[in-house]
Amino acid sequence: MLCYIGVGSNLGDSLKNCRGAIEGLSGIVGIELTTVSSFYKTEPVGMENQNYFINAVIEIKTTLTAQKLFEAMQNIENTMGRQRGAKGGPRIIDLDLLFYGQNVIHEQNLIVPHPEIHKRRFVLEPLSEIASYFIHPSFGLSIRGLKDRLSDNKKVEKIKE
Ligand code: PH2
Ligand code: MG
Ligand code: MG
Repeated sequence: MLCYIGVGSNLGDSLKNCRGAIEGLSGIVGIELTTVSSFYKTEPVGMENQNYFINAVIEIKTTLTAQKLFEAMQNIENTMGRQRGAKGGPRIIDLDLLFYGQNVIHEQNLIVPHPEIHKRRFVLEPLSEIASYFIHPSFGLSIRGLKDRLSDNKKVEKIKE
């Protein structure tokens, strides 16, 4: 299954945290890391009184079910010391399952596509870099199309490395 995962951090060495989480995912049996977007420095959305984030998006191929993949992602977050605080608040690492192929999943612990994708520039900028033609299964629009319709004007700036 072709999947996209959002990676974010705004606590500690955020760039290192994002890279560490990506490396952790790539080491899991049943997950093949195929593409990593650029890293972006992004203005916080939602709770605004917090540090800027580092965000990126990765593409993987996996033989895991959505639930097993989600479990693996949560294990990495927990191993890296993620504390479950206020919703949308500061975090060492956040891994969000954006798309699991073209599947639409509504389970009590997991909603895919991630319900906020179409509202967030910090997701759509890195995603359109690596998957601009990918179709959002619920809207029938490409990532590029969603990005063009975006009203979120929070700052999203590619990091020079
Ligand atoms: N994640 C949130 C809330 N707000 N803002 C930015 N810029 N980047 C994020 O990853 C982010 C956020 C909840 O997961
Ligand atoms: Mg998130
Ligand atoms: Mg999350």
